[in-house]
Amino acid sequence: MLPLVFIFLHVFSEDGYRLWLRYAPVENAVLLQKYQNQVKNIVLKADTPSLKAAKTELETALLKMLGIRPVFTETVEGRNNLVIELPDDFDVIKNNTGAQELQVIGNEGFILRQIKNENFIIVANSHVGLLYGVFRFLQILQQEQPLPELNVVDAPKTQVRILNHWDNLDRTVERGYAGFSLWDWFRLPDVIHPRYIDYARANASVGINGTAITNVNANAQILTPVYLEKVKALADAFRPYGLKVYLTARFSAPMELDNLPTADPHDKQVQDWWNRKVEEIYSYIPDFGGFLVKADSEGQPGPHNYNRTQAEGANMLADAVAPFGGIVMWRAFVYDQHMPEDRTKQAYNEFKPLDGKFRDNVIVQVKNGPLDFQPREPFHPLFGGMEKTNLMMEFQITQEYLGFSTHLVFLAPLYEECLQFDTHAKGKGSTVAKTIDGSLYGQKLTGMAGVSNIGTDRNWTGHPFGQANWYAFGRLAWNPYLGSREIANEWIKMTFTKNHDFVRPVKKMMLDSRETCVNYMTPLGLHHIMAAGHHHGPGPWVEGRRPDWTAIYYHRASADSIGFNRSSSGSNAIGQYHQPVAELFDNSKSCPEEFLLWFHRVPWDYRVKSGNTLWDEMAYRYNQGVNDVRTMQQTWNSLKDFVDNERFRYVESLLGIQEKEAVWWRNSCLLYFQTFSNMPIPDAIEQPDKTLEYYMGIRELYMPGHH
Ligand code: GCW
Repeated sequence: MLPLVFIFLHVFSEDGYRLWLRYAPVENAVLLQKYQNQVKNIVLKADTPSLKAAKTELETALLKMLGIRPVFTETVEGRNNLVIELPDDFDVIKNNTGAQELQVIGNEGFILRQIKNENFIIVANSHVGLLYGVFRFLQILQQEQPLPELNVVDAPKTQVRILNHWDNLDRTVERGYAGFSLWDWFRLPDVIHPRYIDYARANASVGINGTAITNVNANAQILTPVYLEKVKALADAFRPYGLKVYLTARFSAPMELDNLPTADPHDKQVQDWWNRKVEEIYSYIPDFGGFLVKADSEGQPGPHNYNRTQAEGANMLADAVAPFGGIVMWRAFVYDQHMPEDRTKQAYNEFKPLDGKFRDNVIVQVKNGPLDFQPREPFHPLFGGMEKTNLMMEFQITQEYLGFSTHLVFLAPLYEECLQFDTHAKGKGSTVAKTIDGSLYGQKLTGMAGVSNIGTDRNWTGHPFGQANWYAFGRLAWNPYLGSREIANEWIKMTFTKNHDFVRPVKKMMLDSRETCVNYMTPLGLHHIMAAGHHHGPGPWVEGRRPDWTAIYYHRASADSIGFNRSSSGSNAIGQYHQPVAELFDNSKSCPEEFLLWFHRVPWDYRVKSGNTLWDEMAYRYNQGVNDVRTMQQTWNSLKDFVDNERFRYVESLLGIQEKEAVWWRNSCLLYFQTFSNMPIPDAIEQPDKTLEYYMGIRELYMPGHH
């Protein structure tokens, strides 16, 4: 007879709160029995916070998935034990692991191994490693993979795997589309919401080990004792899950908090101030991770104010945290509207000459592309451009420029495209991934940051499929060589169902969704043509006082041509790449078409590879984007029987929004660009049903994420 819990799970509707940790009952009866057999007796000494967390997770998960309450013991008895221990404690572990593999797994990795159809071992060199191993084991069960001969030896390839929350102290979230900030500053430190724990669990389950909890557009108040008490409470809640807390440091904090006359990094008083402040922070949070800093960008103060370099600014903070083992993540997103230089070139120009000048505990955090989280950008030339500097990747998980939390856009393909790009920095095979995991230049400090899409919405990310982007980020931060397909596969099975007839079409829908978004928003290398300020919806007509925040700066459409000439005859941004990448981008014939208008200015009647004129091709791609959203709708509608009603309906409604907005994008962009091309929209595609004036007249007020 099925335990009651099984029946309940099927009846209950789902609100998405449980993410990929739903632990749905195992359906395959043969597997179910084998699993039950294997986990009846669990050898685990739950004597530390991380191991207690592991035990609780096992208890919850195994009851839900297998309908059993395992016995926890401290001795191996008979066969079929699940042994979760550090290497030295048990013969079954000592005899079945090698010194070399124990070295390979390092401090956070683990080994999962079935031993001759008998015991199953989860081994790690640390308690957090064991917790990660337990999560992986449970994921294997969730995906209903057979255990026999299972042998996983896995360790993270980057060290700092961190979410960046652009959360303000008033709980608004910059570029946040899933409600308010999770951090309830008002009730902290006294109230620890269970949600903080679930947040930490979800992160640990994919190996995310850091969280920068405050906005990079920073508020110095976070460094005051009142707030540090609260930060400490969060850090204490997260610690068992291996999740370290980091804060954003406002460069002018010594002036704002203590009236110092300057924040010059060369000033002794300023250095002392930071040294004392850091000591104070560590007195609250002994394992504080360090600082994340946005300086000299978009109005944030920084070393430029004192004619100092980015390295001088970063090193001052790095020296303050170094005695405590802390690090500084210094963002490379530095650009200046008064600079006549092409905005996409400025960060490289600023940082490249500083290569080798940063302290060992500084890691320069570089956005995936040289502009700003567009639906598609070429990789940032700093990847492969700085041999002697620790570099980390910054991806955006929140969809600031990709339809917010109402568009289904699976971002793993975007991440993968960037990570797999070959920089040729040290010859063929020098992928971006290798520039950030230390394998190309041997950097000691490595990492990946993801700008979070998480908020107080019950389902965490607003769009149920936004959860997949959080998941994908975590998996790729752990292993930047994973494929999008594999990641989607895991996520779908754990979040919805393992049924192949569901997994297959949904996977296809997810994998295609990023290209679909590129097509209906910014095909052929167009970029930054979103509405001003909030960036929601199309705004190719946006002009303004700050040219680098307008659309016309980027597309430069005129009666004869369109596109930004960044080739050697233009801004020469291509010169920041290594050969042969530079040459590939430089020539409009060899330049991959998806980057055509990023690097080139081409006539409207230019023939693209399909034989179409540029104008026709643009029209077809915009239209393709719309059609592909309609296909997504059809796919989803055909899967009703596999999904609980609540999530089914919600996704259905969101896809409806996405379809409407894809049409909005296509029609308004084509009508606007047509005023330059003066060419007809091809008959074969659906014609706009509204005028350009109508679209240009749309004003959206009070958009989320923009305050
Ligand atoms: O993408 C832009 C955003 C800003 C953001 C900035 C950054 C936090 O529009 O909201 O500020 O990038 O990355 O610093």
